[in-house]
Amino acid sequence: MFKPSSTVGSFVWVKDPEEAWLDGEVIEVNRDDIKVQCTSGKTFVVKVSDTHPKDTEVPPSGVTDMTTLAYLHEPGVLQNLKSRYHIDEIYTYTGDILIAVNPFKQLANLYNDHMVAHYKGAPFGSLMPHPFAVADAAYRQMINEGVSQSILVSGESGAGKTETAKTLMKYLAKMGGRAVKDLSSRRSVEDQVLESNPVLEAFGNAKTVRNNNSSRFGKFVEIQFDQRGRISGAAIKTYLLERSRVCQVSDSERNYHCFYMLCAAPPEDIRKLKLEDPTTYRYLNQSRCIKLEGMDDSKEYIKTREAMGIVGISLEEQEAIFRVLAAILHLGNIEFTNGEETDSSVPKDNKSLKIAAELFMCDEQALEDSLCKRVMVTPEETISRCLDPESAAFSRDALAKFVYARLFDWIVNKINNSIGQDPDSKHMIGVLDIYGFESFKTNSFEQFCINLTNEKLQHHFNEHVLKMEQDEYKKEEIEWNHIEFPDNREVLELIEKKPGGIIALLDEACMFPRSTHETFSQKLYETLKTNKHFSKPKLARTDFTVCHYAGDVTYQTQQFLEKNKDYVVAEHQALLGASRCTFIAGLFPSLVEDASKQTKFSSVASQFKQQLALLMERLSTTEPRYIRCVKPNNLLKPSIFENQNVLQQLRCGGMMEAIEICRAGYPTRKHFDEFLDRFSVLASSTLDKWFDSLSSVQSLQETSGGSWTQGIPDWKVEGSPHGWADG
Ligand code: AD9
Ligand code: MG
Repeated sequence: MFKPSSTVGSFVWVKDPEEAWLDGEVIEVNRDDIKVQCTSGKTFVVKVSDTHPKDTEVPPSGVTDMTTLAYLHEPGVLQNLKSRYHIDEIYTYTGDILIAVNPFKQLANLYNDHMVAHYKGAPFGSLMPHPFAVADAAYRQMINEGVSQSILVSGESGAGKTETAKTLMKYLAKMGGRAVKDLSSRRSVEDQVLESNPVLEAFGNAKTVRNNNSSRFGKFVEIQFDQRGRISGAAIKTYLLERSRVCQVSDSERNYHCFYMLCAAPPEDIRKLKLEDPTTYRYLNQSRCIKLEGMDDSKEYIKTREAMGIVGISLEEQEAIFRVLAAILHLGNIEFTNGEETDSSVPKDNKSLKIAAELFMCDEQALEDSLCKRVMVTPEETISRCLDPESAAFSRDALAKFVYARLFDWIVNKINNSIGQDPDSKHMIGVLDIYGFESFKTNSFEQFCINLTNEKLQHHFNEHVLKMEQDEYKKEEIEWNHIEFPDNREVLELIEKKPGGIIALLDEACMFPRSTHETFSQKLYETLKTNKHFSKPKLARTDFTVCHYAGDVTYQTQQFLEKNKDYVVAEHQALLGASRCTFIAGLFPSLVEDASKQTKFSSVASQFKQQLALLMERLSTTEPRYIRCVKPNNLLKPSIFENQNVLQQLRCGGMMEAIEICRAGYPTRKHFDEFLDRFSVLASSTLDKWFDSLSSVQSLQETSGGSWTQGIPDWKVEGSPHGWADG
């Protein structure tokens, strides 16, 4: 048995500034103070109230479900994850929630077909924790109860969300795939769903300081199933690709993977596209990082082309896509100098301009004009205005971003069209893999949107796991001690409120022609100065800090206005819409509105906010399941488990509260009717005389004494006279 912490010989956890918590033995007791000899060698004299008792009965390999820990406190939870991590048990349950600690190394045989077969149909919790088990539970519930499911994978950048999402998709593809491969199996729906991953990663992932394969877009994949549980269609929805990366790369990061793959293409492609070494291109050489350890760009090129074929992108289309990428690289090398007229510009030399025009299959002069001039349409006349070299360079980058964004959207659309949606499908399983919380040295508009997404997801988690569960107990009048949790509603309000929230103020600034980032920041300071989640850093003139659920992030507003304006430059649209290449022209269908409307401002942040609202609405129609990914260290290396770092992630994700609620609460709940449907067969003779389902359930429990649920791990009957049967 456990001894209380205030006796000599008992084992406790004490706080340590470096390691967060250290374990040790009490060697002396003086009233409230105790002296602890830690296993690390350190000795502490601390107050008893500042220690936690140590559970000495936890096996060295930890427990598979944290809700079974004898003591529920931070050091216990941390120690459990850590000891499991060190023996490569990277997954742990907290009730239904799966915690995944990134191993940063390949674990043999963990995701192979044998494991798929192993988890197939196994009751949740009966085998070692695994994403396959979560996917299986979702699949079974969808089949048995006809409820659509969603699996929400969250965690900070580099925590393993994308890898986990792929693991889930692999399992679902196996479950819902055809049993016998036919001749067209290379193009089966499940293959296409899986092969969409490498394609989207090539075009939407890049190396950042946080993750060598960071997703720069969010993704919600809905896998649709037919009546027999076979995959019958899929829909991939993507969210806000980071456009600025196409022309602006911080040192030690990289542009999108596809550019480096292209530069490592076979010689005949290189020759055709007039490519040189990647360091030649301004869009790539702003960072010294060109090669990525462990990634062979030439092999990736071949693999990506193959995957593109599987998802239905034809060879001609693939060639056109890579031609557009090459054109973007050449475009980036066009530099401008002063032209003859004041405030005008001309390209420094015509080499890159010529090649870019050739690859875009458009007129060279038209390309130059679209970069160096702007057409102003007034009610009276149309005037052509020259741009100075700086504005021309800005226009060039805008064109590059515009083309890339259209290309990415085209690829997503193409994949969706070739996989096809099943209009008859009643049920689906959605897998959400969206960019993780980001806090860099400098944080711009992209980080602001990414962090808003994470606030929304955290809110969803709070509502479902922490709030709704407790509300349900209250409603059902079940004895329950309310567990407090940090609610992030106020932060969401600070960002989203209309009028007066940050996005609304940003939109206002964008619509007002004379606004600058300075006037925008001033307006923020004035409007939000009393908001406790908002602050102005002491020495900053235009920065602002938001107190996010996962920590404070200071944003630099310099490019907020520009990045929030989603307008299409009419000249760019017209130029590429007239390309002799039908693929390129098809990316830029002519706008129906008149020219003056084409440059009208539409807000990226507001569109994104709306997209997120739709996503939340979609999720609310499903049964959610959560996987929380944890990044054990910032070095991206195996076998390093940084206590403080992990604790921080558990704390801000509300995991401690979730563990507490899951432990105190009931593992599953069923409506009386569902309960009877499933279990009445066990005592059918005694049920006839009862009229309503509540009485029937009570009778069933009395007759059976609950013993019949033994051996069914996810069913425990506690007996409740309430609206649902506690299972
Ligand atoms: V971001 O928000 O997109 O920047 P993610 O998606 O959370 O991030 P990702 O899944 O890309 O992180 O994982 C980062 C890296 O960790 C991967 O490239 C792998 O090298 C490594 N990783 C993650 N999970 C596993 C795993 N289960 N097994 C092996 C893993 N390696
Ligand atoms: Mg990712």
